[in-house]
Amino acid sequence: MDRNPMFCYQCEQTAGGKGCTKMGVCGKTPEIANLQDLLLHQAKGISCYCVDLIEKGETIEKEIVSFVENSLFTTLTNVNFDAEVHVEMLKKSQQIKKDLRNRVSGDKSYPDQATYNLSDTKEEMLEDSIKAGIMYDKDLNEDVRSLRQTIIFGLKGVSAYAHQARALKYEDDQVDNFYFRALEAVTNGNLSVEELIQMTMRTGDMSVAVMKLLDDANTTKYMHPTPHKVNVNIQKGPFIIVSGHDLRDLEMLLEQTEGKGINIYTHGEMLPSHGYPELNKYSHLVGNYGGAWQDQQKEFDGIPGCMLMTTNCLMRPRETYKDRIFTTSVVGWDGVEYIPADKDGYKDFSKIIDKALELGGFQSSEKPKEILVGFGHNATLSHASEIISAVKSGDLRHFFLIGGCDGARPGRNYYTDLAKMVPKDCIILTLACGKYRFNKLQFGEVAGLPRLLDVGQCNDAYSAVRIATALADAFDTDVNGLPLSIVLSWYEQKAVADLLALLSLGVKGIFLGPSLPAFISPNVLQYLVDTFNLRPISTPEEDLKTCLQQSV
Ligand code: SF4
Ligand code: SF3
Repeated sequence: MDRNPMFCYQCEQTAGGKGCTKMGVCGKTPEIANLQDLLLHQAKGISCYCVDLIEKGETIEKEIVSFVENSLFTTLTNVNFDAEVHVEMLKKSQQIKKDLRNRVSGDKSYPDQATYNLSDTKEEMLEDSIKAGIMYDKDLNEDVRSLRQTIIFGLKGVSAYAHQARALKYEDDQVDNFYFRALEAVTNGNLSVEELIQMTMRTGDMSVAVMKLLDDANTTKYMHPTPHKVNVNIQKGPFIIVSGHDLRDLEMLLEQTEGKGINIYTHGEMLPSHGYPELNKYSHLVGNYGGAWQDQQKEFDGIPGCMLMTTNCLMRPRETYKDRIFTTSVVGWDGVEYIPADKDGYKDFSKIIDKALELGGFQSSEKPKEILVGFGHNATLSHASEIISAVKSGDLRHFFLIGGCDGARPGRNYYTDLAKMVPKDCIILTLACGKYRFNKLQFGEVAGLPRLLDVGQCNDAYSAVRIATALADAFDTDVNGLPLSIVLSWYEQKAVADLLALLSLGVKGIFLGPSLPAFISPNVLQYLVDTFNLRPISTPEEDLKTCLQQSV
């Protein structure tokens, strides 16, 4: 075929910092990448029809919302690598489009994303996908392309959070309708750069809304997290390791493994679940296994137990554990066992349970080593008066929020070095999987509080915002007036949603690294620098100095 076999630049590890064109650094093949382009093309087409219907006062069925949400989430980095799943979703998208076409009036002209009809075979779909590629329109203004892609990537992050909330039966109509509005907007050639910037900020608003929704869902269902010690070493016996973000999946597995002699370990972004009273009440939730996502191939290699991947980040499973890793929800890998949900969302985990028992588990226990989690907004703000007086007395100088994704590329030692360099009279708040760079180090205490406070998963950026706004109120200032520095690490698109959320709240001076997104054009970057004082990270020493210049 006379074209680049694929083009994807949605994550931080994209080839050469520009784009994956032959094969994804993540393991995504050109076939999957192109099917994903076409799936998004279809989601945009569906959205064009939905926006019209919404404007006519019609309500879009949640089944369609879920389909578009799943399409966005499926195409997020490290989620789904199964071609058949994509083909099935494409077929469903065509059915949805057909039904919607019958509901809109026939006299309006729609963009190609809407009028395109899916071909019958996978080979033809792959041919068609050329025109769905990000770089297909060579003449497109680079700032327009950059903003369109920023919106789509932010939307992917939003879809992951909304999907998680929906599993707990929480939904927000405003967010649901926004999928359609935003996806329609990125097909609309008449929108100016300014209008696209507005839509980008609106994506940030929706990211705040969906993180709040998920916080409500998690804290209502599992109660507010409280400080809880977690063993990070292994224990004797059969086990299942649960990775990803979805607390409902973990809960169902805990229920089904109770009394069966199986130890459950959290992995990656599942670590904060130990803080939730309704999850840590299960005594067989014994600890946390391993480091961040990029260590999984080495850490899962040949271990005598099972792994369950509930969201992102899945890497190519090695043959040494391909028979014992399971996926669920939108996650998939060709040839890896998938656990489906029934129509009520219930999942039968007996296959993974039987396999874990058959494998026998670890032969002996290691000496326990504990770390502390559970500092969501409720727990942290229960210490608000101590924090405020410590700041006033000068015992507590500055807060650092060092959070975001971890990743495999070099340059991420910056975050470890920075955390280690933070002076002893400062507190570090952390969230998402980037914390694995330093969460097993000893930070001690300041003003009677641990110096390292684990706020939670990436979606708990909302919790960090709640903490910051409450402190800002107490000091009669705004978040930008606090002695607080935010140092973000990004890898995939949830971090894009988090960043847009913070920007939409007017947070300024965020440090972003380890590198800048390839999809941000020079002009868009300049806009972000001028408007939000967004700063690429430099060296830990330099950035620390800049941070500590701020005070109340
Ligand atoms: Fe490349 Fe990242 Fe896209 Fe994978 S998700 S193909 S690594 S840019
Ligand atoms: Fe990590 Fe994937 Fe982003 Fe939820 S699990 S933060 S990288």
